[in-house]
Amino acid sequence: MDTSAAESEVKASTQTALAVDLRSDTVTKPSPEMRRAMFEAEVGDDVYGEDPTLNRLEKRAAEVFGREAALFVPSGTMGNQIAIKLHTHHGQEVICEERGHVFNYEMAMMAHFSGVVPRTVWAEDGVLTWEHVKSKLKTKSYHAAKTGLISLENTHNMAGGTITPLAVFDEVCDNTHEAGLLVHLDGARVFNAAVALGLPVAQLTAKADTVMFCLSKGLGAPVGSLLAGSAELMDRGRIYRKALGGGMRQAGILAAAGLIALEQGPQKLKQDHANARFLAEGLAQIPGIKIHPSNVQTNILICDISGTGMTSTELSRRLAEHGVLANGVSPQLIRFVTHLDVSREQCAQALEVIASICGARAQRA
Ligand code: TLP
Repeated sequence: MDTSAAESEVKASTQTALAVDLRSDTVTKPSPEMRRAMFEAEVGDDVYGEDPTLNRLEKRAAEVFGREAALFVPSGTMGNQIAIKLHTHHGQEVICEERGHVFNYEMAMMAHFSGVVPRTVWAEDGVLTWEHVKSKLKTKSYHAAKTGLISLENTHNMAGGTITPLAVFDEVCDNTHEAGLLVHLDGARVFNAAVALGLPVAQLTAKADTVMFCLSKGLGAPVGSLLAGSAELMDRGRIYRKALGGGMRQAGILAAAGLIALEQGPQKLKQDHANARFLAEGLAQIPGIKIHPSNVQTNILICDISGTGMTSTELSRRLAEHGVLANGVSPQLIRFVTHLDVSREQCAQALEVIASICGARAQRA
């Protein structure tokens, strides 16, 4: 989230009587079953490739995504940045959507680590089409940097959890490949997209050269993401993972929870999507809040609160005082994210709190 948004980030620890945490799906806590599996996990040293539970997770992730191999990484950020490093050379550009995570929320690592710069394109709904990509694509030139990679995001977080349809995605991949370039998918929440579309993740992501997905968001694991792709790329990726400090030794403890997240997490996402839609329908009734419920496709919703007379910093602070946590994206925009640790009843409670704060403010104005 940008500077203004960072100001409006609220901390759970500062709140009394915390009821509903809608800041992100990253806040989910491991289930009792995960904790038990972590306790009992068989482990070894993964830097030697000897952790049986971690090896099982990587093998299973590769299977689920229909790939030769997968690489466990501590965070989505590390997975994305390893992919960018694998696919690019210093001095190149990476085409991504203007609000893309790889550009905005990964600490400028594409420049720092890979020596590349983002070439951004704005797409209203966050969905990059081939038309968008084509307009920014640059082949060899003696005047301008060459495109090294196309990086897509599905679902698109800061566009409000939007889905890239399969045909749009495939068209970008096919044309990019024809141009002699590669595609990375930031699929932090690709299971949300797959569940909403009713497609297997393997089909939805098949044409990308690498896919990163997170276990630690809606799927509910405490830590971890995976990068999936060819055996050769994952083998080289292992080297970058170690260089970045991501060689985690007895990481089977984490992989044990990750396996449960991978097998059982996707089935729970439908409920998160229904809760997000419910929340959006309620928000749309509150004077001063602008949101089109039919645009809410998955578990993220971003609404314009400028009509309330409050900035997102002020609103999120006031919500937090009443036990509802949500972060600003900009002074006018606030994001709510549903996940397995918020129920329908809690969404209804959150709506009551938001309505009463906005109503009280409207009366004072
Ligand atoms: N997103 C976080 C914040 O960083 C904004 C959140 O709360 O949504 N790709 C996408 C699309 C993401 O949304 C995120 C995290 C990541 C990558 C990075 O994952 P982590 O946090 O594991 O590094």
